[in-house]
Amino acid sequence: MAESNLAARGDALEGQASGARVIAQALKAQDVNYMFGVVGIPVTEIALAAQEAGIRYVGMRNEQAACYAASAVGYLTGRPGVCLVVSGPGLIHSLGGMANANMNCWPLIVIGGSSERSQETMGAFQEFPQVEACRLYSKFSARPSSIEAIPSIIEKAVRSSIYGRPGACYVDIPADFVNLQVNVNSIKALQFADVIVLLGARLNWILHFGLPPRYQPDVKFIQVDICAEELGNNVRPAVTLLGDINAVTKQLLEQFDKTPWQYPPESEWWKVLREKMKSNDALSKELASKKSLPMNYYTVFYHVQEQLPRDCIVVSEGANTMDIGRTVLQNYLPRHRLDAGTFGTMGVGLGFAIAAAIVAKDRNPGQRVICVEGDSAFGFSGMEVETICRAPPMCLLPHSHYEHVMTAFGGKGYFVQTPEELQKSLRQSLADTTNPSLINIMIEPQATRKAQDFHWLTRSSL
Ligand SMILES: Cc1ncc(C[n+]2csc(CCOP(=O)(O)OP(=O)(O)O)c2C)c(N)n1
Ligand SMILES: [Mg+2]
Repeated sequence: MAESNLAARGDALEGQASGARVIAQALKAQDVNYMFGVVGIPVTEIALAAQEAGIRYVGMRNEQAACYAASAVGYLTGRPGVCLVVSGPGLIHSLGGMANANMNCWPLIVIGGSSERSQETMGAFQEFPQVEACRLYSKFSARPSSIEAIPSIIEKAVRSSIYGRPGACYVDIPADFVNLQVNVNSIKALQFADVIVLLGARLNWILHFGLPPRYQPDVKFIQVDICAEELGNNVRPAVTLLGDINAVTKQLLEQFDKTPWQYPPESEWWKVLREKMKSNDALSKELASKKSLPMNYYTVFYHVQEQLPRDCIVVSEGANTMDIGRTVLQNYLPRHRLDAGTFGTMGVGLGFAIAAAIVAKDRNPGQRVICVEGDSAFGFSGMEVETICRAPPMCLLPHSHYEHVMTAFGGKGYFVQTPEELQKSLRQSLADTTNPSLINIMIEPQATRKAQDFHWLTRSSL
């Protein structure tokens, strides 16, 4: 990550020390010098502040690997490494690494961003009971009660991670401690609506909790949901209909057939919507027609959309890739779009695409699945391309050229089949102090351990 003074700027704007800076300085004061992680909302500023404080930050591709790295630093140096993760899915990915560190008795501190305290229980972006979730995997799991309490909690986490039997500790940092302000674009259709019929949709962060300024203060919600507990979340609906939306919409349509009603097409509301659609469309087209290189998202998606079969399944993840993709890449049929969804989990795309391809093959041979990934999102599960290349998808491809993964990123790759090649590649790799190397060694598929006297560890029915 490039050096930046974003965190400092945040402080100046807020007129107070940001939680990000307090965290970074508290870590540094505890002689914590390494941080691994995957940034995003709401922890990016923490990584920047850590860099400013002189902590080495390494951006990884998956939180689980980041957690393994941080715990290895703890084992190797005696001071805990930090794993920095985003709320919800990021934190959940780190649980495997936390459990591993705790079982190994390796010092580790996981710092997880979490949703804003004022949005708690409202269905905030990536909201999850993180402190509770980490309890099983850690020695200590806590959230500071205020920014001022951060240094003492970090001191306690560092101490707990090292003292007695070392292990993993979790510190939860709500987004509002970090200094984040999220700008939300207004959606005119919702903003000026008098009545909104919610068909199974939750009034969570995606729909801005159903609250002003996104909505008129006196908007009436008619909420249809199969889950009684969802009814009345964040706003009091004018009408609630508890039931399966298939059954409820059928009844609604029957009623509309009997007493046809249509929103007046010449109303001001329609006019505003039509204008907004027109200006959105014009803006997208203008961006798509840009000839500059590298291309922008709109240009790319315009060309992709042009060639997509109408019945294809679109899988998508990323930030801009997904958000802009949602507006430009069309799906015309229900259940034909899969993306990171309401929880925003990066790394789901290739797994979704594999599943979609298998289902498509069984049900609708010839149907295409297109997976549009941001480069970061791709990295979370990129190795699944190996799964994708398998047929049948049972065992790993024995002759996979994993060394190309290293050369793809500028390192050295070796494909080794004989002891001589192995010796040579090892010599070259060890002599090369500039480039990382990956030596891909072919092993006899039937090779196994020598016969064991005590075989309880290796017992298998295979
Ligand atoms: C498991 C998980 N970790 C971290 C995040 C935070 N996060 C949100 S979007 C994103 C990266 C998106 O980048 P990319 O896929 O390259 O899409 P682009 O914005 O470039 O289109 C990350 C890391 C997340 N949502 N899920
Ligand atoms: Mg990207």
